[in-house]
Amino acid sequence: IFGHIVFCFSFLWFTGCTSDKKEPEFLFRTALLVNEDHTWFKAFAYFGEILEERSDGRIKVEIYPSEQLAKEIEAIRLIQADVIDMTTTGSTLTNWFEVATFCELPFLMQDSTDMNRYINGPIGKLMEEEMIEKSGLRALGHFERGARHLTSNRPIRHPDDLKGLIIRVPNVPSFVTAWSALGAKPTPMAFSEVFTSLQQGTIQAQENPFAMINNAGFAEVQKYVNLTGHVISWVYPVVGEKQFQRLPSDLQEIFLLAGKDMQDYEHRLFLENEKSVQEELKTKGMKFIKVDKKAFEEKCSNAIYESLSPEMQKIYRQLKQE
Ligand code: CS2
Repeated sequence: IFGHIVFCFSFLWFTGCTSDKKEPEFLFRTALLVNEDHTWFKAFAYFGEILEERSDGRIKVEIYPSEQLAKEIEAIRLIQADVIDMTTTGSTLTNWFEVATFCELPFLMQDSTDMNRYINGPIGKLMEEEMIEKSGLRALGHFERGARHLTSNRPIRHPDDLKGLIIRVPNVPSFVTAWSALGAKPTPMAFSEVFTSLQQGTIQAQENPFAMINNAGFAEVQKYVNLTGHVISWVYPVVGEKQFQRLPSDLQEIFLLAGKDMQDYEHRLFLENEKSVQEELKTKGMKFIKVDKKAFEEKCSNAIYESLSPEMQKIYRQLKQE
């Protein structure tokens, strides 16, 4: 048996050395919060494929799902420290610059028409500029998301039903403001900790789009999807600006174009998934609950507005008027 092992090793060594596969010149390590089944993971895998091909093997993308490599906030810091290179993020960036709040502010946008208007308008432009300047990240496009809904183990139809409910929220200031105003007890927590915390009962509820609820297997630990639809949002696939600037200009061009192609690819997968995801959640035993959306909006809108700086309040008013 020993001889066999030695043979295998020398075989591996031999094939390894004679393989003419080039070592990549540029390696981009990507930390994702979702697992391999989510459209963001699939989109980054596609991005890696087309980049490797179009750069003739000079660029390689490595993806680490399920926050294995880093949780969202850590991922941002590690990219800034030039330890890793890419991730997905959005309103969490409010911790670096305030205007990021508008890509995921509760009860701001109504639908994807509003969303696209923001992304492509002055506010989207400002966001991308601030992102480079204040957080050292470059947006490669955007991923549209479905509306966020509240999941729980008791039905929630009205804000009055929320009393004392411990709900996990991402590390996003406006989410804490909104859920506190609604009467719940919001607890900021990294995404990868949510499943176990729900299972162990340290939190009782969480909120996310259908795709994410399904992807993370929350049906196993949550009975109800309360159709709050309180947030319409998007996230950005991002790369560290330093890391991007290290690429020669021909590769920069390839990189940015591949980013746009990744966005289109993800969008197709997103639309496809949206068609079946609600049925999937029902099959897994989740019950869908209609809620008094107006009551939710009315109870927290003022608190959200008041929590913004005067400058952001001005933008908020403009966006609402458009
Ligand atoms: C996710 C995040 O953690 C979560 O629940 O849905 O993508 C969240 O929206 C963000 O933290 C955005 O930056």
